[in-house]
Amino acid sequence: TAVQTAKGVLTFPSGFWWGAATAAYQIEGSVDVDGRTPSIWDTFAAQPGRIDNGDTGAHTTGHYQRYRDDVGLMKDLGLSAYRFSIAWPRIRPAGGSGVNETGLGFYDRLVDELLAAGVRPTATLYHWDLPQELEDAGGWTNRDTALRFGDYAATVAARLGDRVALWNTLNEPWCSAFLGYGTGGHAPGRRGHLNALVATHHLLLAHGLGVAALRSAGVTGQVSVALNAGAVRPFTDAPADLDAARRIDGLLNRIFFEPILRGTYPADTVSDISDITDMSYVRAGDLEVVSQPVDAVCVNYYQPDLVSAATDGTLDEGTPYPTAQHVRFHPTPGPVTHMGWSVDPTGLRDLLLRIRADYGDRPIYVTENGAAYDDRPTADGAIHDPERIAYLRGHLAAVHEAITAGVDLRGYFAWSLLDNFEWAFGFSRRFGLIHVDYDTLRRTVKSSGHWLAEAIIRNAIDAP
Ligand code: GBH
Repeated sequence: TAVQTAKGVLTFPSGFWWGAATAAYQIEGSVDVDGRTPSIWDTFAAQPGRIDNGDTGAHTTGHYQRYRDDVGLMKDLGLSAYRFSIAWPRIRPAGGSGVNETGLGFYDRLVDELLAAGVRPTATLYHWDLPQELEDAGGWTNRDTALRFGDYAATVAARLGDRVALWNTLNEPWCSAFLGYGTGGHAPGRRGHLNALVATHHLLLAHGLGVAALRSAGVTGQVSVALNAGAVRPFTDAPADLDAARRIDGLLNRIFFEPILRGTYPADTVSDISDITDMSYVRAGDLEVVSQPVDAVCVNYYQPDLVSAATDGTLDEGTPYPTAQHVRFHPTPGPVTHMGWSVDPTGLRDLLLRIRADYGDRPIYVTENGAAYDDRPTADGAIHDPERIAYLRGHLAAVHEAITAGVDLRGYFAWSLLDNFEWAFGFSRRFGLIHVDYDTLRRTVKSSGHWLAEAIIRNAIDAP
């Protein structure tokens, strides 16, 4: 466990994974080479008004060409793990049938390069880039997409299963379902709360079929799924606010945790959503598939949610949360990042303690945590980002606090290794430990990257 070796020094357990994370569409570019076919994000980004400044992931950081140099930077930082995602449309170009060996070859070389650099490969099978052909057949509102995902998982596992240390079937299925099919703010840009709930179930089923495929392929690494879980707090202790927090916790956290870890949907959430669905899309046997054992819980954390119930009867018709139009979201007092998100490490600590209290003593990884700031190079080309150092330090201290309290927290991945295509915000938001000049594609390690490298060498940070 963690030890406090000297006053004000927070030392991490030996073997702790110090990682950084990325996702395929956000960094790779090279979208029409080596047999890759369009994903829903290529289609979405091509539609006017969807992405800030009309940006797309067509080129982004050029990582597909520069992956060797990028692994070299990871080695320089001393990272012990790297979390990347595999682009489904590079592997199964038509979604369902036909395997593209050239696409698989890219990830094969990436994994070997990581191992040669002493960096543990952590692979996410689906970070939002659904093959467009599958969307044309209904996407995640079509149950068949989950079956196709199982086939795709089996294909990747057969090629990489002997070398990946940790697998995530999906990244943040909440975002795929609630933003992709609910609000339409993410690809494929479809709307409707019922769509979001149907997509949620099919994503859960895909996770289960993915776990089954990875197990049957005999993968040597741990198997999990990365959820954008969070601490949901009531604005006051008025009963209506407590109920708003319960409802949002159900629709953000428990609607994923409970099917996956317990094999049931949360009863209160089922009752909440009964206004719009009887959930007849859930078939007998599905929850057994969804709940097959995982080896760890993986969470991506950015900020807590602070919620109240509107007292004036106004409704938020744009909310991503079905049956929660009466719920208001409030900023937590204190600093915010360039995304406008609250900086509050206590939310991460509380989330980690809650997972242990409610779902048992399981290995946990923080598979994403980080902050956007408006980084600008100084005259000498350096990037000084003290706010990001403070963010990382504060959240690593929260992780340390959870470990000290007995949480089996195995590793932490900063989001992100590189500045990249920040979805609907395009290139207007920078999350990297490494700055990318989008004209020259030159990489420059920010002060925060140097700070993290020193923490990795010490296996410790100074307390905030
Ligand atoms: C992660 O998602 C992604 O995994 C990663 O690709 C991304 O680059 C990174 O974080 C930074 O954004 O209720 O509509 O206002 C972010 C998780 C969860 C953040 C939902 C925004 C509120 C959406 N997101 N949250 S909304």
